[in-house]
Parts: sequence; C-alpha cells; structure tokens
Amino acid sequence: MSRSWQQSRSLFAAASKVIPGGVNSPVRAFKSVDGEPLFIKRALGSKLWDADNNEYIDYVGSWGPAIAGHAHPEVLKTISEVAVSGISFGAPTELETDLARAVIERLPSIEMIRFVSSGTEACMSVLRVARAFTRRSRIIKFEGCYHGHGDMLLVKAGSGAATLGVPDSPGVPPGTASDTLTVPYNDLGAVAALFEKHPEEVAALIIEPIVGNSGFIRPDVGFLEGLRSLCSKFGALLIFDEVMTGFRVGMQGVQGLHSISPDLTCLGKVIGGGMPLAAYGGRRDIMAMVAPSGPVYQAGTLSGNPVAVSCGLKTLEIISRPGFFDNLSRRTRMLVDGLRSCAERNEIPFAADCEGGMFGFFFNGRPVRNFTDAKTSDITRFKKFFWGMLENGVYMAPSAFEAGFVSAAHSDEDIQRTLEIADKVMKGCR
Ligand code: KE4
Repeated sequence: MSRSWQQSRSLFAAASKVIPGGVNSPVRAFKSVDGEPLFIKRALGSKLWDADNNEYIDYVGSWGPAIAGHAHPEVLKTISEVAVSGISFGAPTELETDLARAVIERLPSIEMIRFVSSGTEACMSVLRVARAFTRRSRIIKFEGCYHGHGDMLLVKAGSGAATLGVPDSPGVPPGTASDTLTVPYNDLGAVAALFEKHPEEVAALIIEPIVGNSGFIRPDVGFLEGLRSLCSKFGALLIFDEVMTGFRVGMQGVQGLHSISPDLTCLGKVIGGGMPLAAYGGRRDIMAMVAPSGPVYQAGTLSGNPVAVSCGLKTLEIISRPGFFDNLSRRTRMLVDGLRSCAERNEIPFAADCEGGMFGFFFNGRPVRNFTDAKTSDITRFKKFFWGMLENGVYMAPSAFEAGFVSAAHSDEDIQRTLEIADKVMKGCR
C-alpha cells in the first residue's frame, strides 16, 4: 500500500509561500531526488513520523546530531531542568567551562575552544584566526568538501551546493573566492604543487578528514599524514573540519583514528546534541588570538547558551559510556555489509563504507576516491532506491552526495528490517 503524503504536500505548498523553497536549508528540499520534502511531526529513538503519520526508520538523524536517538529522555530532562532557570543570558555560565573541559579531555589537539551556533560559524571563524595568526591569505580546500556557507568556502563545495549543482554560488564576490584554492581529494601531489607554487602564502588547509558531503569518501592511506607534513613544512595551519565526524566516527574523531594533531579543529552536530551549538578550537597560541584575549574579532549573541550547552554535555556523557561506540559501529557495519550484499544479489554496481556511526554508499562499480569519482555514480538509480526505501518506511538522505547516520537507538531489528526492505527495493533498481 503506497503511503499518502497529502499533509506534507499541503504544508510544503504553504511553506513555499513564505520561506524560500519552503525549507530553511536547501538539502532538505528533496530537489535532488526530484520530489517534495516530508514534513516531520515528531521523532523518538530511531523513528520519525511525518505529517501524514507515516513511520520511518531514520538514517538522517538531523544530519548527524541525533547520535543518542531522537528525544532521548535524559537529554530532554537535562534541557528542561536547565531551561527553567533561564534560556540565555548573554553572559558566561559555568556550563560552558564544563563543556569546554569535556571536549578538551577527549580531543588532545584542542587546548582552547570557542563555542558558536553553527558549523558555518565555526569554519568561517577558524579561517579568520588562521589568516591572522599566519599573516597570510590563501586557503586550500578540497573539491566536494563542504564547510558551511561562508563566502570564502562556498567554492566547489559539497553537500547542498553540490546537490543543487551550484558549487560556486552567485553572490560570492570574485575577490572573496580568489584566495581559495581547490584541489581534488586524495591528491597529495596536487596539494604539494600548490604549496610549491605559493610557498609562503597559504594560511591554512581545511579538510573533511573523512568526507561526508560528497557522499562518504575515506582518505587514502597516508593522505592525511602527508597533509600534516606539508602544512608543517610550509608554515600553513592544518584544520580538520570534524563538524560531521567529530564524536561521530569515534570518541576522538578522525584525528584520533589517525593519531594526527591538526592545528585547529571545527566541531558541530553531535557536540550540540541537536541544539544550535558548534565550536572551533586547537593550539593555545593560536586560539589566544581570538577576542577578547586577542585581536581577532568573533562574537555571537547565543554562543554557548546554557540550554544548548547542557544538551551537548548530556549527549557527550551518553556517548562516553562504555561500549557506546562498539555497539554503534557494529550496527552501522551490519547495515553497510547488508546493503552491499543486497546489491551483489541483485548484480547492481554498488560501493559502501562506514566508520563509527557514519556511513555512505554509491551506485558505482568503481572505487570513489574524490568528488569527480562520486559524480560518476548512477544518480538515476540512487533516486529510485531513495524513493523505494522511503515508500517502504526508511528515511535516508535525500541526496546522493550526503552521508547517513545510525544512532544508539537503532536496534538490530531496525537494521534487519531496513535490509529486508533494501533487498525488495534493489530488485526494482536492477
Ligand atoms: P552548519 O552551518 O550546517 O551547522 O554546519 C556546516 C558544516 C560544516 N562542516 C561540515 C563537515 C558539515 O557537514 C556541515 C553541515 N553539513 C550539512 C549536511 N551535509 C548540514 C545539512 C544542511 O546543510 O542542512
């Protein structure tokens, strides 16, 4: 029995009259799967319910934050207990120091940290600090990596920008983008060539150390380590944008998996547990430049507000419990291995990978090492798979250029059910 989406349709029509594209963030719009978005009414654990009361197993998880599961009772209790004492004061609270310490304990490369309200803010701010610290202007980023919608970063970006096929957005003045150099992911030679060409001009190199915004793309063996050496050799700062991977692929992010110390790190999503909270941090000598301790200005009315911080603190506490990531990784691996088996049984070219609670897949028979490879995937087949899964109660990212997320609330039964549905849907995708 096909699902009715009438309520979502009419809500979308109403929203579209007052909100550009009917959504407050483009990738939610289902444009890249040629459809209209579902309006979500509520979520609990691993499930979502849309405005037509259809139930789904959710693998978007608010694009990463919902790692503990939606509406986790302990998180809700914490938020309500803090909120009754006031939501935001525009003044420091002890909770911010607690969260700063909690992050610093878990990520040794971070000696000082500043909280902001979005990953975009974190990435914009960290580059301003890097440019001030090095007194240099150029930035190196990678095609298909997305670091928020800051002007200087919206160049050959991934995620929504890639999905919408407008990697270089209108409205970004040429002068702003001209200092942003882009190279293919996993191409260490191209990075070395850029450094040789601009030996004393590069302020920083920023990277998604595992890409989630072109789909899931893993660094080649030695790639990240090579970037660390090149940045050190040429006096540029190495910035890991772990907004998506931080506290998602493991307790110490990708930097922990590779035992690499970036000079600066951006965090978001999980660190706020679903509330608007992100951060940037790193070496004390660099972060000391941030106002008011130093001259680099960065500010925010709601930065570090107690409600968001309490949500992040409780989320970090939950994911720090013994066995959390072992269980999360096991279930994510079960999903990915199962999807790969479904594709093999149906003789469909398919590649899938995961790390911790983050996964991705491409309808592609070749290895996907960069954004150019990702774009050779069978998007038509992806769309067919996406809609087949959605119609059968599985909510996946509405874009071939996104990652998926499993939460602690996803049960073995959820994964098994997902794989049964995938087997049926894949048959229709042959
Ligand atoms: P926000 O400004 O959306 O909080 O964070 C920007 C950002 C920065 N860095 C990385 C690695 C990110 O993945 C993101 C945001 N990710 C997208 C999903 N691919 C957010 C979803 C959306 O744009 O609506």
